[in-house]
Amino acid sequence: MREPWRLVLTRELQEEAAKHPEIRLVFVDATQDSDKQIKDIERLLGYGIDLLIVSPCDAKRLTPTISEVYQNIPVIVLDRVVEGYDYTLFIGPDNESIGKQAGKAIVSMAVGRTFSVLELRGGAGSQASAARSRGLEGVFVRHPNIRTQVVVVENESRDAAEDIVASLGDRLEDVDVIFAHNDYMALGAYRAIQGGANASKKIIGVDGFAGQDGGLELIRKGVIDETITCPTGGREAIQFSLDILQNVSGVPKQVILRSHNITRDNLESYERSLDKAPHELTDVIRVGYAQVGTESGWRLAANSSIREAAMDFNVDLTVIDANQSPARQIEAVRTFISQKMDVIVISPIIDSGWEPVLREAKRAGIPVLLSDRKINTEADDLFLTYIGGDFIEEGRRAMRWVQANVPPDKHPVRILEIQGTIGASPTIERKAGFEAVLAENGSYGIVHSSSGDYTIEGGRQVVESYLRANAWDIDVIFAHNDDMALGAIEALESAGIKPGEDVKIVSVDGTKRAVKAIIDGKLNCVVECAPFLGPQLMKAVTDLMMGKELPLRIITDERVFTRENAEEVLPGRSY
Ligand code: GYE
Repeated sequence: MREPWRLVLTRELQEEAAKHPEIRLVFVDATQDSDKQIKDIERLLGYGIDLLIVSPCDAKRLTPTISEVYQNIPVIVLDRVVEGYDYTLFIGPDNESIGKQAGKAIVSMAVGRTFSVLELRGGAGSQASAARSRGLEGVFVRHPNIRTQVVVVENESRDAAEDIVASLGDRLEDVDVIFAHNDYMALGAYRAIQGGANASKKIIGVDGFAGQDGGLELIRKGVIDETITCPTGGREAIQFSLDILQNVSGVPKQVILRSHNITRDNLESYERSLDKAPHELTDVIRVGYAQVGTESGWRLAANSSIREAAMDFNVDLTVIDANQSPARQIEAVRTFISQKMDVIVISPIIDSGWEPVLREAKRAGIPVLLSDRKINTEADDLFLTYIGGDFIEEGRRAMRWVQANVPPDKHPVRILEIQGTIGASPTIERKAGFEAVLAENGSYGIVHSSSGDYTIEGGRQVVESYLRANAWDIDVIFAHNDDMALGAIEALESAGIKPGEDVKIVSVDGTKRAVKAIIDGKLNCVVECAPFLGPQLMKAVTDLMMGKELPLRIITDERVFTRENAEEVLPGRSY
């Protein structure tokens, strides 16, 4: 409870809980002590709580305790994510993005001239501060005219920041801007330089709260020049607690909250947006969906989930199927712009080439949401929200299964990778996650990799072409989706090779056919990627049209299926 951010979080939790008489919020304060926090959690369990909300002091230290609690009751983790995925829901800001937003603000201040930055960073233990610095450095690496000197303020307090800045002496002279990792330290820096020779320096903070000494107040008073908001997630935590305890479907795994750059120019409009209550919907919402196509079982399930949810939410949905053609998909978006859709949703076939048409949508004032695939762009205002899986983690999980189940006892393990559509974000990120874990152990190697375009036929062709050029010498097949794995299985059987035995196969998605293949011993591991994004997507569309702010990312919950659980989960596989 030492920082304003914590006080605001606590107030939001209590205010939101007070709206629901069926909720009793029992509150304990770890006072920055992980050992005490672990004892606090044990005490809360002793009270018989139904759901735990925790802001971990030290995410690594608290991971085992939280993982254990998660076996018995739902857990919502706030603002600092624990390792692994043993929790029900994580809600927090994107601290790397906050650092990137600060970096971009400084680049625009520098306008190409030599520019010196004093960065007031939080303590070494602060995950948030490290991420913000990564984001900042990621921007500055492309701007050699900007030089940074870093000063660590261990307790991230206003007074410590004031003392440190005041002690810098001539190190402060050529500094053009001070970037403090929270508004509290920004105020301290201001107090250190006000009235003196350094008073003209720009100051940027983070958090952007209202109220006395809040970032918004400091901008209004001209104390600081800019702040980047860092929402606490307290309200969302209570709202999702109710959904979780009432078994509402579609609760995501992660909700990453959005941050805004606030300056004098947009301060008033930002504050008005805070006070704006969601408005009732007057007309039916018209949504244009630029879909990939019908390439896989996963896509068919995703298509039906979206159509059903549109009906449930009374959304007028128009789907254009680009049939795996990026050019046709961009044309579909142009069609929706000309039809003046309220919202455009895209599952980008590939992650590049999107800026021009998304700028057209922005000029037309049509918000864009991304579903199940991302785009690669430096701009952060071309789409509102991404809803879908964590593909890098899916890739990691696939290779973790290989490491645990295919020991390199005889020789280095030889892996054949069947990639999805080249240039698609799930392809890029599943490969990256898989290779990140693979690199940990020199006894595994990808000896052949080519694309099956996420189709059954494509998977079959990859294996057939390998067999035409090589005697079979593969230990593991990693297929970026189930359909390509099923195609590979057909090709192996035609060649007299036993899938699942002579060669282990791991894939991604979780279709009924793939889970069944596990039971039949032809497939060994399927990493889940949930296709049923319809409800979350249509809720996001509806919230948007009601004037609510959308999160930056909504990441779906995903499991891993193997022989151990395939029989149990098969009945529940609905696609
Ligand atoms: O894994 C695959 C589909 O974009 C996550 O596309 C989706 C992927 C999915 O063709 O089956």
